[in-house]
Amino acid sequence: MKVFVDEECSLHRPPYEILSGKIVAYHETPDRLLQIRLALEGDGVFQIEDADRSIDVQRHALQVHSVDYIEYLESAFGLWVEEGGDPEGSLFPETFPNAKITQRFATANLAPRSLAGKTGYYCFDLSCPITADTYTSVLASARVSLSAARELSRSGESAFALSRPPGHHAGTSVAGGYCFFNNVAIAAKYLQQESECSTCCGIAILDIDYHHGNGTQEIFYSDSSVTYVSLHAELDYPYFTGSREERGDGPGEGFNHNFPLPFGTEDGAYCGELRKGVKVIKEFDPAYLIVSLGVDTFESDPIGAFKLTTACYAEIGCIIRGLSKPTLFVLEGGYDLDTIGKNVRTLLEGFIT
Ligand code: Q9C
Ligand code: ZN
Repeated sequence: MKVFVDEECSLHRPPYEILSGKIVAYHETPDRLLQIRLALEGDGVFQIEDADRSIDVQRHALQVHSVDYIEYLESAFGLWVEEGGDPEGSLFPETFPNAKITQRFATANLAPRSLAGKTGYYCFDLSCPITADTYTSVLASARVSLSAARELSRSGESAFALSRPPGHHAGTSVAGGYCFFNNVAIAAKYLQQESECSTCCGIAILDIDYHHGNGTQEIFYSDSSVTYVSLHAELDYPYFTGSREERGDGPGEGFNHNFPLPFGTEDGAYCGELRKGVKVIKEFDPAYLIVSLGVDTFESDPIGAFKLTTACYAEIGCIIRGLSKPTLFVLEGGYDLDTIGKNVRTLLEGFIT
């Protein structure tokens, strides 16, 4: 299996985030990519390939994200430094447009003109600081996803996008949860465009990250050509989305499927729910499958509370293989550096063998 990479994915390196009221070291680090790459390379099972630098990433990102959001991400750090921000520092939001203070007032729902206002408007939490290198890595991460998607559309072969920052929490016009561009959504739109019949090219997105992919759900919520299936922790971050009742709206009704699971979920229960999600996808019969691949479901993950073991990842890979679809795996979460490489490798090997 080909594994796509781009060294620019490792430039974004915020020093800290704020968790439970404490300043802690940022969990979503470049070392995550390094550990996975070390586990995949060396014995010829996986072929590491550089993403194509000639891809016009912004053009493809515009199929998913609003132009004002993209322009904000591109320009925010420079504007902040012009206003006196620390060129070595990180731009954090200070307020958010909570619906309870904005919804009744037309002007309160518009993009604010000030940078501080925009920084809250285009973000929903404190886990997406913007540094000098952030936008370069955001573009690189989507480039990796697009390069791997192109491999599927050209050869029909499954591929792995080894990229960061991750994407599934990023919505049309909002960053959050370490995510800025929704790499999986950008790849899905690309695959549909590249196919002969873009309106009938069904795509299934299977999200097995520990957290609910609120961004991916939002982007495709009214779209019957993309089925979203997510397994995630019921009572954990991002807290406000991911219930079973969220089933899509308008033409997308019935094409969004959430499987919220309790804290402490173990291998057997997880695979049982995964088989239900896979059954939904089998009935949809997509042209392509995209997997939002997070291994923050592992028992020793520092921010997840499931209890999966390494053996379970082999089983997950095998269950996904049962769909027999050209499959694009895109990295999302997974924060235990000592096990992330082995767990990703075990899952991909379960899929290919
Ligand atoms: N108490 C991904 O896995 N903070 N994002 C969580 C938990 C943000 C996770 C706080 C977690 C984002 C891609
Ligand atoms: Zn996650």
